[in-house]
Amino acid sequence: MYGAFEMTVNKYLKTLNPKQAAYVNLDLSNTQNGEYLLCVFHFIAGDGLNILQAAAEIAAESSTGTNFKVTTETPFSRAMNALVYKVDMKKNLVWVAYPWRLFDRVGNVQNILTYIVGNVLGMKQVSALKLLDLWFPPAMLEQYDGPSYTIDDMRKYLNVYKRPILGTIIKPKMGLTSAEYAEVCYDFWVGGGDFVKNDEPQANQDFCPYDKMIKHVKEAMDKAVKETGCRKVHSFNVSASDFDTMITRCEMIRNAGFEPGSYAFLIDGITAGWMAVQTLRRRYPDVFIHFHRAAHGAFTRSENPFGFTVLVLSKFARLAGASGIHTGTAGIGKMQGDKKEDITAAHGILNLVARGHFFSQSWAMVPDKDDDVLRLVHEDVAHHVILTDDSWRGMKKCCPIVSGGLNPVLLKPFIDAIGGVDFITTMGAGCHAHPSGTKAGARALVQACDAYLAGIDIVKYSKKHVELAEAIKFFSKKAEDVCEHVA
Ligand code: CAP
Ligand code: MG
Ligand code: MG
Repeated sequence: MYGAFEMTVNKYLKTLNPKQAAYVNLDLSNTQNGEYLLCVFHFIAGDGLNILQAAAEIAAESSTGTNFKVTTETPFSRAMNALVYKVDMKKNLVWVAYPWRLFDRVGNVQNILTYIVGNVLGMKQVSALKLLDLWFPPAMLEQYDGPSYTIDDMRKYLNVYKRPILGTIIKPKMGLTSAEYAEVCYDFWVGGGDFVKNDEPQANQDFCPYDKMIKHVKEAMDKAVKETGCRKVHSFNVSASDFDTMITRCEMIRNAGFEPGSYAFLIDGITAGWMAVQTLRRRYPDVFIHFHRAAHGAFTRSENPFGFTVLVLSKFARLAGASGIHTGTAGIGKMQGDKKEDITAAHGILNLVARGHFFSQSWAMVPDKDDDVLRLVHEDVAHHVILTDDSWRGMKKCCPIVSGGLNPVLLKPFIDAIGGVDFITTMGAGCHAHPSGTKAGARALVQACDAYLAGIDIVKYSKKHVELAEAIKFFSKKAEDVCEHVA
């Protein structure tokens, strides 16, 4: 039976006009029967409406309706109505079920977002509308690519296991010539780092022409690989003004002599758009697709009443086929971020089954009723074949890429917060602000990681590792002290 709050909501049923009533079904049962994409919003009504009237208006506009009931409706079009199926008056939460046949077939993330966080974010019927979590039915997962080349493939290429992949972003963020840029890459790689990325605005600036940047990075990588005997990876920002230019940049990289696995394609997924993300995934299934989320704050910051959460963004990145996406530093780095939010997002995209804020999402296509397979999975009778062979059974993992404001001193606190090492970390200032320069910054990062793996406190470990000792001294100071030093 209904609780106190649901009863109040039921009281509102009779306030609905015929159009609104067609988008509400508080008796909808078995919502996870595979027909619906399920969404839950933080929701505050506006324009003088009660929460059920406003929720019905949002469900209408984000599925088949508009502000009036139209004469052109058909019985089938009504079957495609999104349905408000649950409301929590106390927590201001509204659950909406979207018949997933509404969405463009063969997997189109841009199309889904245009519905569920499209016009509705601008409607006056709400004064707060934030998509907190969502649940994809198995049959819908079948329609979406999901990641192809994953962090597991990158680990195999780098021969790096059981620790984070240690990366950097070249700083200054902009202004180095292509040769200077490559020098910094070289210093980081010979200092022991695995992975270098372009910063998110890197493109074809006149002082660092794209073709020359590729050429110099290749030379730097070859030199560093030869000197260290270790493979390296560079993530090139291929975001561009148009798809043709993006593809041209990808092809320039692929024709520059890099061996497969040694390069990734970085895409500014919010500003370049979901079509760019999915184009890269579909064109280059053999490349790590690196989703940078610059501008996500407009949708995800906790103080913003409109938008969606980091978890929602990350789930869509996995659906679209990103190999990795920045998921934040759980409040440990420089960016505004909620610890629980960032960690839930990181877990939500790494695991086959993960608990979100409201939904437990299984990314496997193993039907619950398939007892044989489930027995194999649970008993691991197949000796990991099932758990690793995602090709047939589930959507591959998308890895957290952890960046903003981290430095070697913060590596262990972050690992402890996220509860694992299956991520790529990219530290910019955390490496290049090191008093002894980039090479030392890389060494400090490697030493901080070695200390973690050895279970030794970094201060103790730094007694015999000078670069780490310098990093601890420098990065443990308060920010203003650091700025004085740098000035
Ligand atoms: C980090 C960074 C990253 C942001 C991304 C920057 O530099 O390169 O793009 O941190 O944030 O441009 O600020 P630092 P997030 O390492 O010097 O901070 O990973 O949260 O999306
Ligand atoms: Mg419209
Ligand atoms: Mg950056």
